[in-house]
Amino acid sequence: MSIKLSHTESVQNFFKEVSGLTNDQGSPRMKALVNRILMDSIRIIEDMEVTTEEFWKAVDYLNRMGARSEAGLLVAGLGLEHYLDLLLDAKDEAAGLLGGTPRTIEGPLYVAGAPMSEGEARMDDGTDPGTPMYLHGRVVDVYGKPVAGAVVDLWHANTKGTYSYFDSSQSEFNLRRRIVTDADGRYRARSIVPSGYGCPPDGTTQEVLNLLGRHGNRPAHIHFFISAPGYRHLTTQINLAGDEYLWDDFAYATREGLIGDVTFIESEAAARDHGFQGQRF
Ligand code: MBD
Ligand code: FE
Repeated sequence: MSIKLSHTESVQNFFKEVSGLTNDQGSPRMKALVNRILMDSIRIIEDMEVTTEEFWKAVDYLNRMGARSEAGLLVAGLGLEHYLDLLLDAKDEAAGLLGGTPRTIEGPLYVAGAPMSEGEARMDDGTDPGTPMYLHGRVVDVYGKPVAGAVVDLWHANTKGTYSYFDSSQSEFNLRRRIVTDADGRYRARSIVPSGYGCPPDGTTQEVLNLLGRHGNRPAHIHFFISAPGYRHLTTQINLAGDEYLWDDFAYATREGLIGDVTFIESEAAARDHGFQGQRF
């Protein structure tokens, strides 16, 4: 027979003491959040009849996850980061803010401060013998008017699916650039076609995914932050069409409207047909 201790006044009062609700120090917001987390935690322990063994396993998991800095990866894999986007979408819709490129998650692998250039950039350091990729686009407002001087901050993985800074074999800011749009709102990048990301197989996120019977793969993709004075910041991605994980993304980041076709060009004539004659950058 189980005793629903959380429903006794004494336990509830104990947790109010723990979270400091009975003193007048500290942050009221923090106290309210910690109190709620503790209340909900004891509910889970009781309702799910969590054993002490399971409890200490969870504590150990948090220690190991933190030691590997995988908290950001776990919240992506559990769909919590995607949930935040759905919440923002709902708020925008309620406020009548419609149109534009859909947002999607940032993920845990952004690094601020990438090299900045005007109009165009070469993103790869030339050491990865990948397929050259020419990426170009135009930043426009919701009415279709070009936005000059917008900062397009983009980052993506190499042909092994790994990111600079998180893969020590890559050079500083490899495959990470900030490009300022020209008078027509346009930007152009030369890079290499990325491969999809996979969670580290020996990591704590994959450990949970395995226990859920799930893989930890993302389709090949390119991340974007788009910002300009007077406009809201956009976090988005292009996910590459044809990837086997396009609609089976462990982080739920693929969305309708965020799929990019990759056109593989095999000859100089075909390159000219696509307007790629004399690309120098
Ligand atoms: C990634 O490259 C990524 O984009 C996300 C969302 C999660 C893990 C790795
Ligand atoms: Fe990514």
